Amino acid sequence: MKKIFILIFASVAFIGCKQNDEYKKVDASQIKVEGSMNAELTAPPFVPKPVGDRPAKKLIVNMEIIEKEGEMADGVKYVYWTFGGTVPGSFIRTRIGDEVEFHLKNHPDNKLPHNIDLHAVTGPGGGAKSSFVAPGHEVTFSFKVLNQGLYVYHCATAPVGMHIANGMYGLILVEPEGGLPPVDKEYYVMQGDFYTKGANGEKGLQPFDMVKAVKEEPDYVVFNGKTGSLTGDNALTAKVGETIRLFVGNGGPNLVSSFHVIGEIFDNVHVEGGSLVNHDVQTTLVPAGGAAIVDFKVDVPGSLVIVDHSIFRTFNKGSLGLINVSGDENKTIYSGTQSDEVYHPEGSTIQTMPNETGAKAPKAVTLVERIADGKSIYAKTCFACHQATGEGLPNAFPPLAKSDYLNADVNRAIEIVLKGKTGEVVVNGKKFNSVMTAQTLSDEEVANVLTYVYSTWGNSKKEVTPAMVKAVRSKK
Ligand code: HEC
Ligand SMILES: [Cu+2]
Repeated sequence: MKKIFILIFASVAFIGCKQNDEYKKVDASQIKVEGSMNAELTAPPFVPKPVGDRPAKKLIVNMEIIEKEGEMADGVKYVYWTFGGTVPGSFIRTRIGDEVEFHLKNHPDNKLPHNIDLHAVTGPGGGAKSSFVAPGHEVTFSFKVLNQGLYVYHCATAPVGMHIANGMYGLILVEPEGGLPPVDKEYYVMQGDFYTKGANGEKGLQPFDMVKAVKEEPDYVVFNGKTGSLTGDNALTAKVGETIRLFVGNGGPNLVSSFHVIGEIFDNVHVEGGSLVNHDVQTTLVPAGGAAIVDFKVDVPGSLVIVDHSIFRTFNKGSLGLINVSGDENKTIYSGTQSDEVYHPEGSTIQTMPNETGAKAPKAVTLVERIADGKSIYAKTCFACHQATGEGLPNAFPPLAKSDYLNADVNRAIEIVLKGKTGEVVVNGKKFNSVMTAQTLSDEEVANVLTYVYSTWGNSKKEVTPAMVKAVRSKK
């Protein structure tokens, strides 16, 4: 028994040693700088050019603080406080040994004093003390970057939580000597949680809500400052065969991110943004005030979905982004659906047959029977998403009660139940952009459930018959 213990200990110690040996600490305080240059600053999702093999330099950073109104979601306005005019703030790219001369300017139109705490700084408050700056002023301070890695910066002016919650955070990268290994594409993605007086989706200018912030109950959890910052025309792009690197940060102020890309596996993760590299990772934790660098090669075309895998945040609060990968299929890596047949637990000697004859549903003769049967189908099938009284859920499931979309076109409604629906729909003036799966119901079941929906909740009282469903089903 004792021997086994010693053996385990010895091997653990050995593995530990091996990893430590691979990491060589550089005494960056001894690195001499050669010349000076202005730092390139970029707005998300872009990052400045890699440092490559340039020597350490005096790097001049000009950062302007701007308080300005922006859009958190469709029709939802918010006054952001920003480093450089964006949330997250401008990306700063340095190399180990650089001497950064930091100029922090507070625009004269701003209302409040601010400062900056850079986690890459060795010194009191990460620079916060020396950088406190009133509106219409500029302060300068310098620091030498001693540690490589990806670091968060943020405002640290009281109330600190409020300055961060309003968007005052960003990332500063310190590359090692010679730079990070090159990749084909690099992007900047930073999560943040937001607290508004109104509930999620409530339109108009929304002030910051301190009570919700203290309770840590955000209305929005988003990438790059707003919902939709990385979807639609803003989606990130890549081509099959390319290597992608994401510089991922989390400004918080409160939540920890379970960072994940649906449809990919991270080949390399700089854990917590530091020098330890893990491989073959599905989800990496990014703490509030922390970061990670993730690399992966894209092998097949399609849309990869960037999420916080605390998944209600993604589907109900906004933390969703896309990487659209174009190029040729590779069926050995991913086949797509190869077959979809009826599953018979007892083994199938009977032919496989889609459930569409209506044989298993009772034949409703009168309208009253149709509605009664439709009600029970609704309770089994539709209720989970569209809710018991058809009111739906904001931003997730559209209402069926008094739905202008439903009442406008019965054949379209039949088609949605039969074939499912994706893409944007506007119901009673509210946009939805989600996925309804196709329902496997018989013609009569579809007729009955839709007749029930049409007959209740202030809808048009249209009767849908199996013949109408059959006609839509046989269209193409
Ligand atoms: C898994 C969740 C889910 C289920 C179950 C579901 N739906 Fe939907 N439904 C949705 C979503 C999401 C949309 C919006 C799709 C989009 O954004 O493109 C939608 C849209 C609709 C629409 C058009 C928009 C509107 O509000 O008028 C109708 C009609 C509809 N569903 C009816 C039904 C009926 C009837 C059932 C049950 C047979 C059902 N749905 C089951 C999620 C669901
Ligand atoms: Cu501030």
